[in-house]
Amino acid sequence: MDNWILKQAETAPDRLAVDDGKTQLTFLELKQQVSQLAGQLKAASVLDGDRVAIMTKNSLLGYLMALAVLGSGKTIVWINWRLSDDEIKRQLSDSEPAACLVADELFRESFDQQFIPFSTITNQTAVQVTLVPEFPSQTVASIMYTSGTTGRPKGVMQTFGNHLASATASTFNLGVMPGDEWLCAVPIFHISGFSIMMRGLIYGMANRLVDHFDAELIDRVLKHEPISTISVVPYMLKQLLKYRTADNTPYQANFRCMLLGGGPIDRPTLQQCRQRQIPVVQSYGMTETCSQISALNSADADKRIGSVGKPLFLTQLTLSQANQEVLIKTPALTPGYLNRQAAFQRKLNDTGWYRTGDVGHFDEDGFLYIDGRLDDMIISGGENIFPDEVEAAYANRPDIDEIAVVGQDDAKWGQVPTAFVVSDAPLDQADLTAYGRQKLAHYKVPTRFIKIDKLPTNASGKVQRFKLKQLL
Ligand code: S0N
Ligand code: AMP
Ligand code: MG
Ligand code: MG
Repeated sequence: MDNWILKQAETAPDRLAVDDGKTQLTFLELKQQVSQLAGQLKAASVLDGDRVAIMTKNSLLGYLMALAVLGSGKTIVWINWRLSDDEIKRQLSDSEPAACLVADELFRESFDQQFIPFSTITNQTAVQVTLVPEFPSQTVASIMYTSGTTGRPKGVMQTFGNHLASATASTFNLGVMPGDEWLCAVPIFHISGFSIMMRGLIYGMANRLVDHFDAELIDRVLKHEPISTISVVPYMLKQLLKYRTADNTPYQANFRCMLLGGGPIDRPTLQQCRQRQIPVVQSYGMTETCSQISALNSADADKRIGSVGKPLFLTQLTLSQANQEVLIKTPALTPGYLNRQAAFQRKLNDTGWYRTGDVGHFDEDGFLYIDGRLDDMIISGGENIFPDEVEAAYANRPDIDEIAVVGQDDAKWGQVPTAFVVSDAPLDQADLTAYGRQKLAHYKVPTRFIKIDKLPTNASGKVQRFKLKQLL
C-alpha cells in the first residue's frame, strides 16, 4: 500500500487533517510538518533502529511525532504515560526502541538518556529526508502493551493491514461524509485513540485532538464545533452526561455518533443517553483486534439496549460451546505479541480462532451481549488491571504474607482494585498505598487493603478470587 500521509497530501491537499483547537493543518501541511519532523528525528539519530517509543498526551506535536515515525518507516511503541518508571522500563527493554520520545510536560527526573524530550527533537536542524513511499500491509505500524495473567507485559503488534481492515470495517458501519471530524480525547497510546488517527489518514477525515480528557471542554466543543463522531469509554460518557440536560444547547447538527467501548456499561446510563438524545453506538473490541469488531447501529439501539450489536464487516465471531467464550477471526487481528509467539499461539484454539477471554451470548436475532471475563482482569476507567501484576508488586513487603487483588464495583470508574492481605502486622493503609504508587500506575493501586486470616484456595492451592469478591 502507498504511504497514507503522502496519498492524502496528493488527493486531498486542501482538506482539514487535524485541529487541536488552536492550529489547523490541511493534509498538504500535514505532510510538510511530518517531513520536517522526520528530518529532525534523523538528525537526532532516532531513526537508526527499527522502532521508536513515544510517550505523549493527545497534543498536536505528539500526533505529528507519531506520524513522523511511521512516515520514516519505523514502528511506534506506544507508552502509557500513567505507568510507573519500572513498568515503562520493562516495556522498553522488551521492545528495544532506538529512543523513547517524551512530551516535555511528561519528562521525569528519573529518566536516563534513552528518553528524549520532544523539544530536543524540534531544536534539531532537520536533515533532508524523503518519507517512505509505502506502508506495506504486513509491516508492524504500532506496538501496544497489555499485561495478561502472568503479569509480564505483552507487546501487541498492529500491522498497517490490521489498521486498514479495522478502519474499513468501521466505516462500512458508521459511514464517512464530507466534513466529518472525529474528536479524539481517548488516549492515542491506546487503540481507542490511535485508531482515530489511522481512520483520519485512511478516510481523508479530520481529527479534532483534545490533549487530555476534560468533560467541560469536550461538551463545549460538541456544542460549538462541527464534530461528527467522538470515541468514549463508559467513564467519559458518564462525565459528559452531566453537562447534557434536556433544556440546554444541543450538540451540533453534524454530530451523529458517540462511539462507546472499552468496557461494560450499565443500562440506566444508556437509557439516560437515549432520553437526552445522545446517539450512542455501543461497540466491542480490543487492542489485539485494532479496535471495534462489533457495534450496535444507533437505529437498533432502542430495542437492544446493552448489546454490542453485530460483528462488523470482515469479522467472524462465534461463541465456544464449552464456556461461551467469544472467539474471533478477522483481518484486523494482531499477528502476535512481540518476542512472545508461544503466548500468542496459546490464545488461538485448535481451529485458529482467537480466544478473547470474554464471555458473551447472542439474543434470538443475533445481537451480541458481553457478560464478563473468564479471567480476573479488572477494568477501571477503560484501563485494564491484572491482579497478578498488582500482587507481584507487593510480594516483597515483609509485612505481607499473602495478597490477592479483586475488582470491586465502583460508580465512577466501573471497577477498582481491592486487596485482601494476610499479615501478622497491623496494616498501614497510607504506607501500602504510597508503596504501590512507586511501583505501579496509580490506577492499579488497590483503593483498600482488607485484612483476612486466610485466602480461600482450591484443591491445588490456587487462590479463589471469586470467593473474595463475595466478601465485598
Ligand atoms: C478515564 C480517564 C480519562 C480518566 O482520566 P482523567 O479524568 O484525565 O484523570 P486525571 O485528571 O489524569 O487524574 C485524576 C485522578 O484519577 C486517576 N485516574 C486516571 N485514570 C484512571 C483510571 N482509568 N482508573 C482509576 N483512576 C484513574 C489518576 O491517577 C488521578 O489520581 P492521582 O492523582 O491519585 O494519580 C483516563 O483514565 C482514560 O483516558 N481512560 C480511557 C482509556 C481508554 O481509552 N481505554 C480503552 C482501551 N481499549 C481499547 O482501546 C479497545 C476498545 C476501543 O478501541 C474503543 C474504546 C472506546 C471507544 C472506541 C473504541 C474503538 O473501538 O474505536
Ligand atoms: P483492551 O485490549 O485493553 O482494549 O481491552 C479489551 C477488553 O475490554 C475486552 O477484551 C473486553 O474485556 C473489554 N471490553 C471492550 N469493550 C467492551 C464492551 N462493550 N463491553 C464489555 N467489555 C468490553
Ligand atoms: Mg483531569
Ligand atoms: Mg489494555
